[in-house]
Amino acid sequence: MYKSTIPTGFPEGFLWGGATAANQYEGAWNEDGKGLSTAEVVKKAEKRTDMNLGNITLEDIEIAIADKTDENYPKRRGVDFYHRFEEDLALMGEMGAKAFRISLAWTRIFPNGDETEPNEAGLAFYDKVFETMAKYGIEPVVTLSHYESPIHLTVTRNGWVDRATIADFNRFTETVFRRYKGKVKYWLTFNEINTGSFGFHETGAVDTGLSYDEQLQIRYQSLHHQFVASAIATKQVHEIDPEAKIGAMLARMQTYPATPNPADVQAAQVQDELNLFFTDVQVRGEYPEFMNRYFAEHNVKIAMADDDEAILKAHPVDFLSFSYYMSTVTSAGDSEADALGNMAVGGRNPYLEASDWGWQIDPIGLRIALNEMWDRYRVPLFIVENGLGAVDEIAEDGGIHDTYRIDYLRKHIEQMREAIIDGVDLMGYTMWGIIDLVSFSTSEMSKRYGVVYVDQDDAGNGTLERKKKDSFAWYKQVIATNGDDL
Ligand code: BGP
Repeated sequence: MYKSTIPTGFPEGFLWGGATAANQYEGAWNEDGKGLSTAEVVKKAEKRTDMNLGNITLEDIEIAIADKTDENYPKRRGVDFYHRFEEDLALMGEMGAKAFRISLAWTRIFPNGDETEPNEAGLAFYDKVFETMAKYGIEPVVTLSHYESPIHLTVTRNGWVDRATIADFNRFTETVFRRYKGKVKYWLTFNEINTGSFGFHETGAVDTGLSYDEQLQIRYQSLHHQFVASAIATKQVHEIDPEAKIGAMLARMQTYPATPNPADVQAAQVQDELNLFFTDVQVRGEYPEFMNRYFAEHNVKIAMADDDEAILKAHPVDFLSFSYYMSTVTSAGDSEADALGNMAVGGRNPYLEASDWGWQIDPIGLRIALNEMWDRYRVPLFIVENGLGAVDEIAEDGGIHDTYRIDYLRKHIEQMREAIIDGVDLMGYTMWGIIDLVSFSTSEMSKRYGVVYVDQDDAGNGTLERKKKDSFAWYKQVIATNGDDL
């Protein structure tokens, strides 16, 4: 619709804040009845730039279950939010955060995943967290499943590849929607659901030792079950709490062709489609045609129950959230498995600098991503992860002068503002790991994202004391001025 005025900046009520995930943040992996999760059996990466998303065998899992320590499994310790949530939320309050994204550990509430009754201690923990957020006027943004599911479900039925997991998950979602009704307004279903096409860390389904096509069969079947579970969760929350809104969550990989050669442009388009397939299903409520060809070429056959397609169509999400860290480059010569499996690196872009972990920093890519997704879906967008993983040093004066982080965030926020002026409907921005936490892909502590430093090293030594970095005051000012003062 034509309007003679355009926005000049961020809208009123914009949800500024930070994001975390239970498996990297809470610790207390075996307290108060909590069960073991898939994230807590994945060992730390051997090399700094390796991504260990859980290329894991059942034997590795058995060894991990028998191991009652956190030495090889840093996500078991996180940074102790479980015992320090009051202090952390007070810091968020001091910063003026409008929103704080956490995830629920399914294993705190249903330790094995298949119980019929929830663990009250797990539910009570999140009650306290939400009450504390309310005290500071912080809106919770809650991910239902952030890279973890009960390991019991992997051992007994290979996780999400088994349709039975849908019912177990939706018993968990119904329980939490009822319990936290009126306290949580924004829900997200599966974190970075598209990364389920890389396997275990997202689907909880082991597929080591299989051919690539056989792996794809397991992964996309698991993802189909997640789509259905997500649609059922959407139906549940709309019925239980009509005030609540629920969103999909995509790891947006902006993909450029390596050259203007149409063959490269077409290869980049395919990468883009494989990425947006997930939100096509969750926002438009149906499988797009291009996936039929992809599945046929890889011998993937999705088993669907009779009413699955009707459920997907009837319950699309209310908004689309996504993470954005980098862009990648693809050319016609790249093998598909390389392009997909190597998500953090892809081809090099000579116009961009990269982080110490090879993630190519591309603020303008965020503006492009926002415009493309708004154009395709016409639902509100929400950036729920963005940030720079970097090694921070404590200076002689005792401060942490992370000008590189301020620079990264500023440039991305500037592009968000451009996209809003372009006409994009953007609800909020929760930067990743606002309080330092354990890296997902490497399990390192030294890959830090926060504006608050946590005293813990890669081996788990440290006081866990929280300390503000220079970026804390800067971000506080950004929020106070609703993005005017960058
Ligand atoms: C996203 C995940 C987060 C996260 C972040 C940074 O993919 O949703 O859980 O940690 O990326 O990644 P990393 O911790 O591997 O640097």
